[in-house]
Amino acid sequence: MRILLVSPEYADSRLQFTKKEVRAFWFPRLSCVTIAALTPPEHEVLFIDEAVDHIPLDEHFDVVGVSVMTAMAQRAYDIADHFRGRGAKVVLGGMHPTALPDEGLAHADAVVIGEAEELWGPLLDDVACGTLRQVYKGDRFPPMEKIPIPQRDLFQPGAYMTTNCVQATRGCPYGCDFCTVTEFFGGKFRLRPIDKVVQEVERLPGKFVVFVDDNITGHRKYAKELFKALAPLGKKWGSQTTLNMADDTELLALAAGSGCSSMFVGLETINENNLKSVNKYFNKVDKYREQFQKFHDHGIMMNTGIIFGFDGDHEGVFEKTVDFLERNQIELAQFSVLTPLPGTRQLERMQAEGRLTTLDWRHYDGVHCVFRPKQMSPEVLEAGCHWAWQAYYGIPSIARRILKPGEKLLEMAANMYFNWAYRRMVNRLPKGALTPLARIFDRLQEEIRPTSMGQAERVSEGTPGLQIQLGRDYLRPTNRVEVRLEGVLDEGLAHPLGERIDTLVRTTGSDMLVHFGDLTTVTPKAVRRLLEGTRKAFEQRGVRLILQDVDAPLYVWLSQLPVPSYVTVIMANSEATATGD
Ligand code: B12
Ligand code: SF4
Repeated sequence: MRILLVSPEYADSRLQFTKKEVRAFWFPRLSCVTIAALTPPEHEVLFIDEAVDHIPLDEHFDVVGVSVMTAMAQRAYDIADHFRGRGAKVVLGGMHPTALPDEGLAHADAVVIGEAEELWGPLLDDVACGTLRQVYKGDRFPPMEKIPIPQRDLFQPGAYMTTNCVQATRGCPYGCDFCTVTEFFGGKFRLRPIDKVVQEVERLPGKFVVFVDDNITGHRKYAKELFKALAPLGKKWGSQTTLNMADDTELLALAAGSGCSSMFVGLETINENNLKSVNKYFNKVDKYREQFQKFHDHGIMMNTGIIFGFDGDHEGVFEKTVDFLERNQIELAQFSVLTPLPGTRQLERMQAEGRLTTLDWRHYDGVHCVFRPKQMSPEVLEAGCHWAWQAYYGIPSIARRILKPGEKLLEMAANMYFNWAYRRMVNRLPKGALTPLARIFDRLQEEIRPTSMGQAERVSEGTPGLQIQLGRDYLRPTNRVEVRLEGVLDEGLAHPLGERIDTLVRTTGSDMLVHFGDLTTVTPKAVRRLLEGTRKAFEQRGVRLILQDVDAPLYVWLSQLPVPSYVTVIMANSEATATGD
């Protein structure tokens, strides 16, 4: 039979790299060349990666297999419809049809669910006998010994930075809510026999190898043995790992000793609450710096994956994250908009909360926002993510990150090369932007410390101050800024607080909800000063001030005052609400 295997292009041109870029710094997936290697030799196989080649749409094929990632799904369906119209049997496989087989079956004759090692051969036999079924699903994960050596000769020569891609492990027990890997490849690290991996690497031309594993150090004992076995080959390699690799110095040293020169690490966020909310509990923000340093001390370049749009992310997240990565001189970073992919808990949750705004898979690419974020609008999230890319690959940032004391010239040149490659890609994104609030969000949240101004005694270090936490809730119909106060609110602290609220009102033009519930002390004089200091801004912008969880004595005191009409006071643990007149 004549078989065509296709890796479709991304429908959205922002993510579709140019051929030049693929040649300069990209590498292909192993999906189709693995399927090719599983194909009995009597069949003729043509493989097209649309990133670098065109599909011969007018040719006849008996079977067309398409490898589908979510963002490519629409393109994959168009290809499937085309070849079905020409009489080919069309089979879809990969992450997306595995999660949504029925959707795939509307465009294909068959869907392969999960890994194909034990399914592709029988499927081809069924095509030949005219007994093709709609769904092929194994009753186990295929043993790792069954992973064939991919048929790399099918990659277009010279089209990629390298085609030396190898896979040593599959599966991951961590099950982060936004990731498809655990559901697809299983919740255990599955390990290919080390001698098979080494034999495969040994035969590869050139010096550089990419391990396309999701977490090559997930099983530490295996990883250490693998690195020991790789060391004598004298290759350089890169892969993906988790940050906690840095906690095992022996592992780091063995990796570096076996030629590891770069690692992609899913940092995701620099907010601990975000990590907990998506079950990525093993990343610890307070350890990041030390862990980065250890990678760098071992000469391993880092590429960190960042996701924006978690519920804990407000408008200030973009600048803060870029600044943090820059200060740590992280060589490369990739910024994505949170994307609830089919087959993940993230998608289930967003669906249950009614927060998805589209099911157009073309936008499930990490560039578009496909849900309603909690603390900003979808537009602000997209523009902020673009801003992060553009700021990070702007010349000042590149310079700040690559000029490291003691760095070898060769490493600096490699670092520069990849930064430049990303810079070219980033230039295609729409112009990013930060909101006026984004730039001041963090400053407005700094603790207000009591000062000794006008007082005889000095204020001691331990004197309680006023903590402020800002938040927005775009999931409610009213778009207001929430100001949570903690600690002490006295007359002295009310003045700087008033200035900040004034700034917030003027920059956002939104209602303010000020929570008093977590204050240990609040004086009537402080509240009066706050109201006086902010009056002009509220009146000019025509927005409301809501004082929430005010204690009973303060509530009674406030009820006796001529409170301005834009103010609403809500008493703690009660239905009582007073609105100014
Ligand atoms: C290498 C890799 C890349 C490379 C290459 C991408 C490319 N050129 O397409 C790079 C680093 C560039 C990359 C980028 C991205 N990637 Co990527 N990537 C991978 C990775 C780590 C390995 C892929 C691979 O070779 N696997 C080995 C092969 C053998 O496994 P497989 O593809 O699953 O194939 C098996 C089965 O699925 C099945 N099968 C697959 N296709 C077919 C087809 C047929 C006909 C049949 C029968 C069976 C079948 O059989 C195969 C053998 O068992 C995977 C994770 C993973 N573990 O697979 C993520 C992964 C594929 N990437 C993912 C994503 C989201 C992206 C990005 C969109 C991320 C982003 N926001 O920027 C970008 C896309 C950029 C782009 N334009 O390509 C997701 C896909 C999720 C989804 N539902 O679509 C994955 C699964 C990672 C994850 N954590 O969720 N990626
Ligand atoms: S993000 Fe990484 S650690 Fe988390 S489940 Fe996916 S592969 Fe595993």
